[in-house]
Amino acid sequence: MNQRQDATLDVIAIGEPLLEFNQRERRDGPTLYSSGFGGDTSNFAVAAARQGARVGYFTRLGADTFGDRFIDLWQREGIDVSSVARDPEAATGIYFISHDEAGHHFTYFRAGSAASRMGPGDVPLDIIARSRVLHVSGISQAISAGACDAVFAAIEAARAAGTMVSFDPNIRLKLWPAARARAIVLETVSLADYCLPSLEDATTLLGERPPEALVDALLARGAPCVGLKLGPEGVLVATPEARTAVPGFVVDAVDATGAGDTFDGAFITEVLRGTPLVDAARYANAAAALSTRGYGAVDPMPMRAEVERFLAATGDGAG
Ligand code: KDG
Repeated sequence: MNQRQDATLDVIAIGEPLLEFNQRERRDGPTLYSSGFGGDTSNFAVAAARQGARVGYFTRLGADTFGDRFIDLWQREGIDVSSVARDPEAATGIYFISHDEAGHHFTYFRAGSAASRMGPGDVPLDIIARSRVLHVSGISQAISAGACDAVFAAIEAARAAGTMVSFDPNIRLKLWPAARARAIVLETVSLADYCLPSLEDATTLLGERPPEALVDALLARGAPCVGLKLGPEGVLVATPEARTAVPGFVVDAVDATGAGDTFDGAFITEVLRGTPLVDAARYANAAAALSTRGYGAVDPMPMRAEVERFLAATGDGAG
């Protein structure tokens, strides 16, 4: 886990952004949806930028209004979009979020999207080589064979350049069959420096086991640092030498969409600032908790000052 001194970006993320339509009210009349921004790796990029990281994002967008809205978002957030490609022949993907007693659910309209048409030849090798961390996800790999190849090409370039790899499996079984997801994701775990699965992801990959056993199995695959996200319970952070359960924070949550991505972006930013892993996880738990207090993936993501105020007000213990 070397830390490059010659980098011009802290993180480059690669994947698919999706315009988001979030169910806001259920009443007798028509269901209302508010529009926002989603897509796990774009969420990661915004979360990291809001914590002060120098961030770049690579994807393909449609040459459409929704694509323009993403460029505006990333530019507002100070994210480098110089390598983003526009595709005149395919659309920017969208998704709907609905809410019920069991939580939030996604409905996708992304088949054939511009991002799904990316391939290994599109990967911005120079930007990866100039970044300290490359962040990719299982969703980036699930959307098409070309995108999956692009992710592996990006990882290969990162490893050759000494750029660390951060990986969130983010397994979405609506996008690919479980057997393929397991094969690809487990292979990627062995190439990652930071592996940041949810408990649900890890269970899909490795079967029902206690969190400690899941973490052991992921470390055994070769990932030097695992952060197993346990939702409101917090995170189990592990290296081959040590493991610590870092408790989460209780807040009035209304929508957990993007909380895991917020954790990832905040955690990697803290690690790059030189914060010890357990403290980085505590900071990221706070950022993730705060991101659940509003609707949508991106809107409620906190800025660094808000996370620091929250941590100062909470004191040492989680609560
Ligand atoms: O992690 C939140 C994402 O899942 C959401 O923003 C939509 O990227 C998305 C996806 O593919 O599910």
